[in-house]
Amino acid sequence: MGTILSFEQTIELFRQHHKIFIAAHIMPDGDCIGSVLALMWALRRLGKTVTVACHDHVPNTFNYLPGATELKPNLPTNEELLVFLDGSAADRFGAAYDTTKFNARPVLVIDHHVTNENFAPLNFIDRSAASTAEIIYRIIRALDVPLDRDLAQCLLTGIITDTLGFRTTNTTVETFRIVTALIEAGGSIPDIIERSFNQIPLASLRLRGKVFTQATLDGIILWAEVPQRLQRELGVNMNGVSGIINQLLSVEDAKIAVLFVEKENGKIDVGLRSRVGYDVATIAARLGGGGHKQASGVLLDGPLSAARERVLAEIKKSLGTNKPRVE
Ligand SMILES: [Mn+2]
Repeated sequence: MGTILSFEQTIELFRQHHKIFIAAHIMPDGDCIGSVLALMWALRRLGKTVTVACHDHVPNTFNYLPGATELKPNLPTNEELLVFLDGSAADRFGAAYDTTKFNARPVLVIDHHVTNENFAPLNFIDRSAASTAEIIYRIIRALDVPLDRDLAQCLLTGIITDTLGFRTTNTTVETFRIVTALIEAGGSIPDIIERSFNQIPLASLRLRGKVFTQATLDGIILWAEVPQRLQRELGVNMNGVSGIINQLLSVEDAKIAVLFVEKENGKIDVGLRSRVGYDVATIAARLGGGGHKQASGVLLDGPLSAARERVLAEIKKSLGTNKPRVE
């Protein structure tokens, strides 16, 4: 476990260093992409040299954000400070997080996941924040960078996508205070909701049809699978799969929803969602993953049937032994 920094110490790191590397996590979402880009633009406005990285495919959905094309599998070179955003474990950052290349440089992780155990050398983790973007907003303000429309759109994208449009239980009054400031700076909620939630390829709609037809309710657990075969047949890539998990929990008797997505390399991407009172972060952590109480995930070895048995057994064990956690 590394050092826990105060907010002031975190700000000081950004003040002191001029060449900065910032990485997003793998299977990047709106929060890590928006946070990395907002921090990049803010630091550049202070005259700093910033390199950004993402060691995975960036969904086309987020191409509208300024600087999104800079998110490539870059590795740290001569930067003085390495920053990793929105990931609760080292393996979330792929090859960008290589301890053998740190060379005594400060390495900082900024995150909001409850399962983050301060794994980095330096950590600023606010587990009460609804998104990493909210933390980045506070950092940008503390660095006295004026907000503009680009910064606002990046940060609003992070907040809106991670709160599923202000619907998660960790959405607070503070979230709305920040959102108000971002709208005043030119950010647009309808624009981001339209781009992030309301635009899927036709093939993805058809895939959903097939996946939902096969969905199974086992007690209070609703699970479904997306085999590679189906993705190939319908011509859907990982872009077309994102978002499906969030729809599963709309079934009235389901308290926990699980989606098993078979990746090209045979690994199984397991997404977990739960209603308030049921904690899937603990279940994901026991399987080697992490996340939030109501939304978490883990990457498991295939085949699909093995991953499914493992996950369903773990959920049932947790429901049987410890009664569902009430917040
Ligand atoms: Mn996040």
